[in-house]
Amino acid sequence: MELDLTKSLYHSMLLIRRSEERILEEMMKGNLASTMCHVSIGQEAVAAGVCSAMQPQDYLTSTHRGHGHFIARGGGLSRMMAELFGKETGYCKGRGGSMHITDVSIGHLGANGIVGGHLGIATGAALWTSLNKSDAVTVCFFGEGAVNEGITHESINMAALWKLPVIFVVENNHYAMSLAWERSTPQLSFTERARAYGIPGVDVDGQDVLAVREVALEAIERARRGEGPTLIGAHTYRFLGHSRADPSKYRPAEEEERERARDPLTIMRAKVGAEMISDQDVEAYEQQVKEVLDAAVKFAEDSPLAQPSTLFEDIYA
Ligand SMILES: Cc1ncc(C[n+]2csc(CCOP(=O)(O)OP(=O)(O)O)c2C)c(N)n1
Repeated sequence: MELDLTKSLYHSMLLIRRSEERILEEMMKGNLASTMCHVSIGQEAVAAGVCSAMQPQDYLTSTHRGHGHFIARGGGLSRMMAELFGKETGYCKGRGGSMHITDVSIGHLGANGIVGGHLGIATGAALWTSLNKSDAVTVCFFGEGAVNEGITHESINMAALWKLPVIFVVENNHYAMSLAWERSTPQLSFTERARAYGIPGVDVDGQDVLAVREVALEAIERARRGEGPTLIGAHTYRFLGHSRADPSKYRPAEEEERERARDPLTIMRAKVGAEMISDQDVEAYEQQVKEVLDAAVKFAEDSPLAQPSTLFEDIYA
């Protein structure tokens, strides 16, 4: 489906939303190989906005809540679904599951189950592209739960010192499991935090895909010019629990209600108006997305299970 920019941003968010709803549905039917799976429903604008600002040669690293980044970057839904189903045709031959999906061919250097672990990978990728005089930029998505990990400081400090082409994007959904952001850090502003590293920092409304895209474009082009990293703090909210097992009792009901009303899909339609995204457009996208997801699920169902006999293939040493 060829779409202009506004429509494609909306389509990208819708594709993420419906894909994750479908993943949860398949999980409830017992079709996933593991229940270790975190959805980003409510946070779609961050993935869609940032990835829309990237070029084909760019790289990204992702988190345990990474389906959105993968889909926004153009990852294949059939092989993603097959991975979740534990099938041989999945991105990691069914051995990795949700938190390890990787497709280097689209510059996706992997989701990661270690909170903060991939900041080192992103900084390393940026060092590599910089040494190779490539103009590729690396985007590093991470949750605010990773912000006070030691590796975050080490990675941002090194990237700032050597002016590496890496963009640090904090998806601040305000809770790391049950721990509220306000209870874990004294400095809530990413603009202020970035000042300590001598790099630009920007706090942006992570529910507004157009605003996210704008700050990402500026940061990415700055990095591409050799001017170093930017820290982006995108303020968002996960509409559901940390994982399926979490009813999020630690969040005030009024807060959930208020934040869920700030749905990035609704906000975008209100912002651009019905001339840009009409009801008919939405209907057509819904239909197209459903067809793609039905095909992805069918591909996963029809694929062979990962074979234990191949367990020792594709490993080092
Ligand atoms: C190094 C490390 N510590 C703890 C965990 C357990 N853990 C998994 S997800 C998570 C919360 C992460 O919160 P955040 O980074 O804000 O991301 P979110 O889940 O909110 O998207 C924790 C503590 C882990 N996977 N890795």
